[in-house]
Amino acid sequence: MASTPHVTENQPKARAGQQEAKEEDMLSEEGKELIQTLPREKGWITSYIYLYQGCWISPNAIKGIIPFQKQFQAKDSDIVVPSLPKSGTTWLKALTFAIVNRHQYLPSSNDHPLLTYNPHHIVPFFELAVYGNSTNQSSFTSLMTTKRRIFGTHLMFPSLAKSIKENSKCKIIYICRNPFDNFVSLWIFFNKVKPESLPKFTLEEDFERFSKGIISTPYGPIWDHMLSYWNESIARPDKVLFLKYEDLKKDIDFHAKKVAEFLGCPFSEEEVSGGVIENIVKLCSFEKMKELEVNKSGTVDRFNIENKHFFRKAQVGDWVNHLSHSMIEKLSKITQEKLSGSSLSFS
Ligand code: PPS
Repeated sequence: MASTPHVTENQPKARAGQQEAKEEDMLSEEGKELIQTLPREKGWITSYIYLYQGCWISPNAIKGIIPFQKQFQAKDSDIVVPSLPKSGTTWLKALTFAIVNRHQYLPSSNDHPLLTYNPHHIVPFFELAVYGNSTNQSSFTSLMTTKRRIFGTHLMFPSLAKSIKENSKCKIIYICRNPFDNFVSLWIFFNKVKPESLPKFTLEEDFERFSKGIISTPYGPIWDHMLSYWNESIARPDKVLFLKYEDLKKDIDFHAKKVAEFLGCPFSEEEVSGGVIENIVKLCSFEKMKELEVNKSGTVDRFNIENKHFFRKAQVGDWVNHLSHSMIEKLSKITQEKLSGSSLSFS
């Protein structure tokens, strides 16, 4: 007779311990030593996140950050698209790739890479796919045969490799989103992809963590993250372009043009009249991308997250359906305080 597993009260704890050990095991010796010295808090999809260089980071990202900061040599032609998670990363990656490579890959063609690859595959994250725990590098390296390399990252500006910040003329396009929608999108996403061995937090519990700058979202506190790029975009507007998700939703054609100009590849009059911008916008649209087979059934090697989870509602203001009056008041107040004196604001 098959024996029934003996369930004890300690089993969830034991599973959580195994998960933690698994996450730490993937670190190099240097990484293991480093995390012993860092403040830590319970993570959203990893057992813990660690405060490293002012940013809350998961162990697999820490694994990638160390070699990224030491080894990455930026070229003048490189493009980096940093963002906070759930702020429009997937969209910006697709748009940037489609704009920059529009002569090599016609946006209207039936074999455009964005029709068969998720944007995270085509534009890899430094700290995760390029230097982190990648299992399928070959698929995106084959796509890096384009003239300009494009990389994503969720790191704050000070944590970028020196060659990006100082030693090269590479361009940075940052995207952020209003903290209300950002939080709701994060909460729903992480609850879908959270490993079963980790405890679930209620919306209220997670909101408290998010609101306390110190126990914030992965890669947060979000206000510090935004300000790190905002300040740089003001000091060096030719180096850093600062975008907001809401502005792109309002007028995507204008922003596609802005991105092309910033990257030194403006659309010609013939391209504008020939509908190239419209084709790019359509190719990268939420409606188009969500329905692609690769985005309905594929997986990107970040914690084996299914691509379908990167596409939910894509609406501005969905937070009204999730946050209570007191949460809205609290987050408004914190955001105002954190951004005060910066001229960065969200309507
Ligand atoms: S991640 O995990 O950091 O890459 O997520 P990210 O792409 O930053 O954010 C996911 C939210 O963006 C919406 N989304 C889009 N909006 C507009 N256009 C396109 N093409 C697009 N693709 C994804 C996605 O639905 C998430 O927002 P919510 O509010 O959860 O729907």
